[in-house]
Formats: sequence, C-alpha cells, structure tokens
Amino acid sequence: MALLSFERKYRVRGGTLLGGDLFDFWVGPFYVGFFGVSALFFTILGTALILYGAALGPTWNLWQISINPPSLDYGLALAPMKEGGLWQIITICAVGAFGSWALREVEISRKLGMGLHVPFAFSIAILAFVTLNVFRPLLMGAWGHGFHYGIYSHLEWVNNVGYAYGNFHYNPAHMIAITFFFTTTLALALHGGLVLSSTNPGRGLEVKTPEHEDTYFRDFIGYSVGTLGIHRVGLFLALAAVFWSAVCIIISGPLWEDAWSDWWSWWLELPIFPQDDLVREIGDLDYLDN
Ligand code: UQ2
Repeated sequence: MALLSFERKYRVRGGTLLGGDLFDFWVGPFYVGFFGVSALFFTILGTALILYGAALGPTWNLWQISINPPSLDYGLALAPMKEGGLWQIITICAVGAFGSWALREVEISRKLGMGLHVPFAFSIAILAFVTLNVFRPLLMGAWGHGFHYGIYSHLEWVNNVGYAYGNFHYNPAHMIAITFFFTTTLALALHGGLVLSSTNPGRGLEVKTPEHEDTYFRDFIGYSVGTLGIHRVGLFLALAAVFWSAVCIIISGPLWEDAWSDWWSWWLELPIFPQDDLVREIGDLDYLDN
C-alpha cells in the first residue's frame, strides 16, 4: 500500500492512555497526544534551564559548559538554584520528558495494534539514566552523586567514579555488560552483513531470499537462528548490555565500597585453595625467591 493511502488506515482514533480524544491529533507527520504535549513542555523547560545555567557562567565553550549537581553536603535536600538546584529541576524535566516520550510510544503502538517492544526497549535506556541520577543518589544519601550535565564534565565524572572503586574492569557486572555490548556488535555485524549480502548479489543478478540467508548460516556454523529470531537475539543482547550496566553502577557504593579488584578475594578463600597467607597474597610473588 502506498504511504499516502496507508496514512488514512493508520491515523486512527483511540488507543490513548490519558486525555481521551482531547490531544488525539497529528501536527504534520507527528502524533501529539497528551504525552506529546508533556514531552514538549518538559523538553522546553529543561532546555531553557540548561541555557540559563550556562549563562550563569563561567564559560560558553561548548565542551566545558556544565550543570553540576549539588555538593554532597546538601544530602537529599533541595539545593539553591545556583548550587545544584538547577541540576535537580533539570533532572526532573529529563525524567518527565523521557517518560512522556515512552508513553507516547505506547499510545502509537496501541493505535497500530502493535506490540510494546519499542517503548519497552526505550524504558531500559530510561532505567539507565534513572539508575545513575535518581536510584543511586537516593541509596547513597546525596544528589551530589549524580553525574554532571556537560560534555567534558560527565566524562570526568565517569573517570572519577571509576577510580573511586579502583578499576571498574574488575566489577563483575561491568564484565557482563561489556560482554553484552561486544556481542551486540557481533550480532549486528553478522545481521547487517547477511542482509546486505543477500540484497546485493551483484549487477544484473536476482536479489536472494531469506532461505539463502538461512542456508548461509547452516553451511557456515550448522545453525540459523532465523530472520525473526535474529531480531529477538539482537533486542535481548542490546537490552541486556544496558541492564547489566545499570547493575554495575547501582552495586558500586550501595553494595561495595572498596576497590572492585578486592571483591575477588572470595575466590582465593575457596576451600579448594590452601588457606595460607603466603599463597593468598598472590599479587606478591616474593615467595618464589625463597
Ligand atoms: C541468522 C539469520 C539472520 C541473521 C543472522 C543469522 C536467516 C537475516 C545474523 C545468524 C545468527 C546466529 C546464528 C545467532 C548469532 C548469535 C549471537 C549471540 C551473536 O540465522 O536468519 O536473518 O541476520
């Protein structure tokens, strides 16, 4: 069906979660809905507050502009605007805008009679943000544990928090998250390569079918997960990467306050190893000289 005639079919009334018919309309190509209005509200207010914070100084250097959270001294209290209060309101605007965006996705899914996979996937991204700037600061007892809203400053935050726990690569949830990120790139490379190879057989040749794609992987590794299956695998891998990233940061502080490398001492304390101080200090190889 051509796009213009299909438009009449998909621009259907209903499926709204809030507001009934009141906001059930489109502006140009965009569905509005109650959550389109609320997303716009939070986005405009949040962006205006970021610009106001930037105008307070000390720089207009795009890389160095930063809206900072309150100092740890304020705990979980509201801070004065210029001392982290802006960050607190901007954080509320961000969560409001992200949440509105997700619920607008839900309304569009319902209109079209589709599954809720897109809003579900986006919710995992929201979970990452909320874990960093709401859940973890709440568990640690201070908004000052949130990350800074700035290009360089958020990188500095990641760096400093990483070193506060020694070396994040020893964080077991970090290890799992990285493994999922890498596997996601593997899966997308396999999928992108496979689809482009079957649709680009060479000039003058016929485009190949999904059967060719299945056969490629059956010849190659004895198994094809299938054309629908690869998208299930892809969505799972991508969401698992973000989920374990959230786990890796939420346990840093609330659950473990030392260097992550020390967490692994449980391994050396397993009863299968001789419980001997000399052997246990495995980082100190001096005993080899004796
Ligand atoms: C596949 C298939 C696709 C694909 C890909 C595979 C026809 C177009 C990439 C192969 C994928 C497998 C075997 C699973 C990979 C799993 C991990 C964890 C990387 O079979 O069906 O459809 O794109």
